[in-house]
Amino acid sequence: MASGTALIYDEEMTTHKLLWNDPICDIEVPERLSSSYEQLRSYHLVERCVHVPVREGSEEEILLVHSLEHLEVAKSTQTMNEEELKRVSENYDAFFFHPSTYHCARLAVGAALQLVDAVMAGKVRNGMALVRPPGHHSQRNAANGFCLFNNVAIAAEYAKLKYGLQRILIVDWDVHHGQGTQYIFEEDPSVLYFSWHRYEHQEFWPSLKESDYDAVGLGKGKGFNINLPWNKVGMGNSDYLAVFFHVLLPMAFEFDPELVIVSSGYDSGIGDPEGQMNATPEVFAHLTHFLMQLANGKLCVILEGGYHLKSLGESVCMTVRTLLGDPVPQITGEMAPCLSAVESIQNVRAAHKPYWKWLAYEDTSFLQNLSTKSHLLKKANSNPSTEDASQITNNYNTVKVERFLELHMKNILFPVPPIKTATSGSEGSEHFLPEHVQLVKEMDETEIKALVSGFYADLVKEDKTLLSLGSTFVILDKILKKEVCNGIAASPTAALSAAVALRHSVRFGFQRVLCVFVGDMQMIPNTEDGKMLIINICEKEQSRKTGCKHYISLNWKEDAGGNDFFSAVLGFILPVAYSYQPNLTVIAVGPNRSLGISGISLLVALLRGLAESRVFVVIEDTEINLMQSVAKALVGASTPPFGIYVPPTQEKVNKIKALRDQFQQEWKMLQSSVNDGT
Ligand code: X5A
Ligand code: ZN
Repeated sequence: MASGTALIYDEEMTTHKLLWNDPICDIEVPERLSSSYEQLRSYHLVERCVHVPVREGSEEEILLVHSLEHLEVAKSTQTMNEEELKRVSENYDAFFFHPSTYHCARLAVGAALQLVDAVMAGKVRNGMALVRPPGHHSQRNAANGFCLFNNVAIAAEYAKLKYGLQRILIVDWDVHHGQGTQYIFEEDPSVLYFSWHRYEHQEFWPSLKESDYDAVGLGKGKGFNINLPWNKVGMGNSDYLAVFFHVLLPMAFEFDPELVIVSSGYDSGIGDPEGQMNATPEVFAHLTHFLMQLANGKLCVILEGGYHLKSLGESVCMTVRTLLGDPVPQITGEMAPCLSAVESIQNVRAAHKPYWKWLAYEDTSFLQNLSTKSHLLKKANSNPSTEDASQITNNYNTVKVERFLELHMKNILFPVPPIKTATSGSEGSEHFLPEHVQLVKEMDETEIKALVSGFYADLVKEDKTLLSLGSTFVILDKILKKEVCNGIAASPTAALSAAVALRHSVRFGFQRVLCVFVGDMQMIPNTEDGKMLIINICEKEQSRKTGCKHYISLNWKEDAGGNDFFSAVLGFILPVAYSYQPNLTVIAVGPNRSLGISGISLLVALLRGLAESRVFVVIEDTEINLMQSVAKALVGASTPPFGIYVPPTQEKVNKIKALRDQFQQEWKMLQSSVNDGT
């Protein structure tokens, strides 16, 4: 299994710059690259990455996407004087040529291809390329929006050609619509293109009809172009996450890409003068973490826009450290998408219903312009990612954003040393466990007795049971003391281990513990009810405790052979978990589990996005394959292949729908459609 993260950067790409006055283009500065790289250095991330050199993309490679004419025009600018350069630049919407532009653009293409090669050849698992000029506005025959050659599109065509790939996902989280990329792939079903973008009902540049949610692709490519328009500024962390849960991720898992490429613009981050959005840097850690679960972890992140230098730099660092497998920082802000975002989500789901199996039984209906028509409905930035952020962006001011970010990033701490997983197990079991996993010594009887003394006496009555809790205590202790980030314990009584873990962590000071129980679990009454949220996934209907907002019973039996659990995880469990914002996640796997190994691993991997990746897994059934898979998911290595995509049955979809209706007032990240008032 490939490991490591590639980082591609070459100072040469800072030589491309604007030589004359142009208020539209003057934000695309060389410092975007150099200061991002400096920021990576200062967080000691550069030395943790595998350095991969750039190269020039060849003419042949550029012609995979662009016309010969376009290439020749670009080439001819190398020897031009300023006046001539200015004249050619005026032929395009928002582009500037410098004598070094052609060379830099070829390096940007080459950097993207080097990254694809490193990932596809298995030299690294994933990576990021810091490039200029950017690419996603560039079209077959035209430069546009600071872009000369479409780096990401060329990378995708190259990967198809050189490695015979049949399914590539491009995620464009830049705040502008990559219309260039859309045009290149709109008839191509082998490339699924997703873009969200500031749109404001076509008011915002490039103001195209075809950037709206109803542009779903053409001909054979129908269904493989996904546009999520932002019709308000001020969108924040919860809006971005809601789109991932309710639109992008279900489609991506159904599509099952062999490679994921990110058109990684950070102008969708807070403080950016172009985007005017409110999403804070740590959201990019979450987005990256989600995409790492696809394509066996093969993820190529290629820089596009991003014009607030501090915001850009912090967001780049969040992305790279997540690629490296570090714990995912806690997301900040109230977890509820705004109305305008939910409207866009509802519309794009309705537009795509004919093309995607997972949407087949969802009720989707179009809803147009509601938020703009009604004066009663709240504005996007009345629900910002953080209160501080809203004060800043309401009265937009770059200096204030810088100050905000400085304070904010101090609160977003990554535990050092990163990624450590503890597990109990017999001597010699190391070699089936992935890297970064340490075996812990179990406590002896006297140690456990001393620890338990009275505090757990009502839960633990027999000495024999007590002994079995040895690994639970020792691993949990390491998690709480931040010696490790997460851990797995084998236990003959998972329900009891979970109950003890819960009490132990509440005693430690945690306010919110998320407990996900898989299989038949005996519910052990607890005194900490207010400080936990239980989601019980099992085959049999659990009648007890229903109606309580902190106990959710999800009857689910995974389809044999296939894997239909995605819809439950993405459409329900994750939105609830993100709404809850736990300090710790406990996952207990008991007997008669209704989920397979890959379903459980997916659950573990995705829940690693919560609680700064603090996860305690306790498994009653010590099946070695399950332990190994869960260990891999915990250290951030990739999850096992999911098998053939099996859409959920109508009955299952209805079950999720009912739960969503029941809980979406409480757990607001569940909202994927606007309440019609009935
Ligand atoms: C790559 C990128 C933005 C162009 C804006 C022109 N381009 N108004 O972010
Ligand atoms: Zn952009």
